[in-house]
Amino acid sequence: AALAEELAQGAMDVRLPGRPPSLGYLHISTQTLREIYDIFARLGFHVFRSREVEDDVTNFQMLNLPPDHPARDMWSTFYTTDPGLLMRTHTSPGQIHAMRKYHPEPFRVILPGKCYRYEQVSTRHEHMFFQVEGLAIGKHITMADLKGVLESFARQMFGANRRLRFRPSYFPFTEPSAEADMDCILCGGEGCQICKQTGWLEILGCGMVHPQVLRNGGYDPDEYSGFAFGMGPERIAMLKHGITDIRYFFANDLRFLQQFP
Ligand code: 2NM
Repeated sequence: AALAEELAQGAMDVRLPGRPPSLGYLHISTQTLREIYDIFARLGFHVFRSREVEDDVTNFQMLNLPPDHPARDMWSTFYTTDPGLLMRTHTSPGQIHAMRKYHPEPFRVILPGKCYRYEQVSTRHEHMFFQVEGLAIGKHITMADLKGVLESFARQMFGANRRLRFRPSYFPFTEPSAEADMDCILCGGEGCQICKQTGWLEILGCGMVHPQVLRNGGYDPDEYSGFAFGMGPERIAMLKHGITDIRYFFANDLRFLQQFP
């Protein structure tokens, strides 16, 4: 009788609709990374992944940054308690791993992943952030190839009429080195808030791989050349979506994340 009573009380109307499961979706960083992978896949680039904990030799020395070289100041580093082991400050050590894996073949890869820097956190800097670097090695690769690939990337990512300009710059592992600016997506070059009245937005760094770095990867620089570039996908997403603070990306605040379903 108790059972019958209980069943009658809790009677369920099976015709009612179920509770819909709430669907998840990808984090805005992941969405941006996948857009970047798709664009470079169409240009013939594989994705190459490598470790986040690196040794000093691969993160710095193989990239023309010997101990005590002043250019090391460009990367504030998280060291581990294990001498010579650190959190990679860029994905560039992955380029050394890639060259050593592929040599003597020509190849094209992009290297996405997390990097770590011991810096004052601000609207534009975080301790952990993503990088996507690219590397193309072959027998007749020139700066024209670099410019063509990056212009194609900018147009697929930001719109068919985008223009790029290349400014001379410095990285220890490329020679020559450049920064690529894109005409401002908000004002188209007139000058506005987001381009600080310049009409241009810096989107990435790039250059021709330094002969010594090619040698460190197993390639003979008299026979082979290559280009490399590096970008911050959070910065790309910030420009594309008008996001004003990089800290939103990793704060796990749903009010931010739900704006990018
Ligand atoms: C950048 C800018 C320019 C780069 C070059 C290399 C290597 F290993 F191939 F020499 N790795 N990464 C590179 C060049 C990265 O990031 C802003």
